[in-house]
Amino acid sequence: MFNIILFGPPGSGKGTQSEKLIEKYGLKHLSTGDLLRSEIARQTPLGLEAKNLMDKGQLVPDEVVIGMISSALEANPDAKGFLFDGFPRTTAQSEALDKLLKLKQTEIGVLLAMEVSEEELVKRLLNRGLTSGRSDDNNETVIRARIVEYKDKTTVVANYYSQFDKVVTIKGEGTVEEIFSALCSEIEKRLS
Ligand code: B4P
Repeated sequence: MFNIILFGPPGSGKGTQSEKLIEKYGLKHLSTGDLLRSEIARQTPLGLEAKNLMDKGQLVPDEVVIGMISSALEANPDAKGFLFDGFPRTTAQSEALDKLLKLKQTEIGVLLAMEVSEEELVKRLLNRGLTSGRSDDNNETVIRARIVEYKDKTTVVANYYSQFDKVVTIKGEGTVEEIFSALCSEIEKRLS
């Protein structure tokens, strides 16, 4: 089993690259953003709570996302590996993920961190907001709040995995194909 964390600020291209990576490597895609948006669309109690926080650019509580990931891991016992997109976003989520993977006798193979400048992130997300219908994409104040939340709470996740020598940084600016090729070359190094 080979498990990957795709890491980076909001708008760095995690969702975009995940689609290509899961197709190439046959991994199961687990995006906490997508799981939360599905709860919102179904108007579940969890979705209503999450929407309130996401609309302000804030993170959803750890226990909620950890519970969702735990259920998704259990629901996919035959996966040949997982691609975690947008998870973990805090140290508590990282520690919980390590424990869950240990129960499955596996671990994270690599954390691929995509770096993109703040102005480019804002530009991409405002642009996506024109068509996505996502309420967290169409307001620059909320977008900047998401970036602050990332700096305050999420950058520590890369520090957590660097103590196990699992972090690789990738330039997240350029064409989608250029970035995909850089990600694949790092994955291949670790698969061989
Ligand atoms: P997410 O759904 O994870 O989304 P994201 O960070 O906004 O976007 P991503 O990086 O996937 O960007 P994309 O590829 O789409 O999170 C949303 C919210 O959910 C969070 O703010 C939080 O509230 C909550 N949440 C999720 N997970 C959580 C967790 N674990 N704990 C707590 N809360 C959680 O790319 C963005 C745009 O850029 C697209 O329009 C794309 O077309 C464009 N783009 C991509 N690559 C490009 C390139 N190379 N050049 C130009 N444009 C590019």
